[in-house]
Amino acid sequence: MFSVNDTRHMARALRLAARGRYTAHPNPMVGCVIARDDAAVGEGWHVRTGAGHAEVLALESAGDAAAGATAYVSLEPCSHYGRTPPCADTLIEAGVARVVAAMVDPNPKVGGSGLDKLRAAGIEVASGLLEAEARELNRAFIKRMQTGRPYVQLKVAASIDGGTAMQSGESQWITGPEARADVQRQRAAAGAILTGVGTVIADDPRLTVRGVDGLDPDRQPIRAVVDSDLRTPIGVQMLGEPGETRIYHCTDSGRDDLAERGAELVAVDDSPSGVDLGAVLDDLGKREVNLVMVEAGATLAGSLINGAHVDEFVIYQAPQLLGSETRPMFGTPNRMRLDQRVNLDIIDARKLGKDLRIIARPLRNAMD
Ligand code: AOF
Ligand code: ZN
Repeated sequence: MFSVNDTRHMARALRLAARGRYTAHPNPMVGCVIARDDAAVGEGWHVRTGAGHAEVLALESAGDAAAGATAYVSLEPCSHYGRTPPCADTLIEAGVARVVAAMVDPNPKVGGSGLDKLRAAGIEVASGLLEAEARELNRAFIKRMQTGRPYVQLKVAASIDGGTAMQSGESQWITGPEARADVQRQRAAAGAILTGVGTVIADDPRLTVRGVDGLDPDRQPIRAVVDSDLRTPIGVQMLGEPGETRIYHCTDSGRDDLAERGAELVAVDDSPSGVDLGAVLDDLGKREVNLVMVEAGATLAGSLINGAHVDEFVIYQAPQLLGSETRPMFGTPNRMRLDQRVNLDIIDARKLGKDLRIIARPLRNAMD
């Protein structure tokens, strides 16, 4: 059904889509190539929410050459009036002969109706080319569309023997500059950074993206703090940074001082171990966060693992031995039996400077 040229043009559309990694969210990353046989005559990608969709930009760059051509799109063209008019209509008006999509749009507002509209206009339509790659690229958007919750990426920096900090809490810095720069890039792709009040008190982190080229310093991920009893100190640096801070708590006593410094206090249900983390993720989903990066201590990280909330681990390991008197990566208070272990699938492992970065995902069940 698909030719070598089809695959080549779609691969290009996917690479273009990925250029929106830091800016497109909460929208998906989408790329589009307009081509005739082996020659591309136009291309575009979705840069940011509110700006033009990939197809519109690609059609603009193709001009008259779009008539009778094929449009390759990494996501089904939209059929709804959102912040911009439907791309399906624009493709029809431009007179393209064929549309190839990598995948159907998981947004229930679209969900196949874009392809239907094109078909009804007499355009040849195909879907599913490089679909696995397209799903991988937009896995966070897909999860939010399907579950209402963001994709949860849990970051941890540790020594080879698994220590994240000395017992004193001292941890700056275990990993080297290349790994820390990578953390900044990972943060830049996220709609929110989630942490716990313990980390806020101990490290006073700013939780902002710094040093990634070409990004607007005022557009920062939401800082989400799990703080059941509202213990966040009023003077922390995070509250002076651009962007939104949301503090999740389950106490009746107020903290007007935090609200006055611009923090949004969000009351959520409690659970036996404090704030209900599912409710926190629901709230971030409502705020249109596709990807949340967790940068927390062992307790919150362990609770997220125990609640099966983690979709992906990003583990930086430094070539050091810190000994056994260190803080662990993840707090799992109850001793696990071997048959309760969490099995992971290693997606990628690479060296960053002197350190190692492992990306792994939990295998949810025996069928995995
Ligand atoms: C496309 N091409 O480049 C993108 C699409 O609010 P709007 O108008 O920007 O619409 C956002 C929705 O449109 C988004 O949730 C997703 O379903 C789709 N994104 N569709 O045809 C694009 N970015
Ligand atoms: Zn569109």
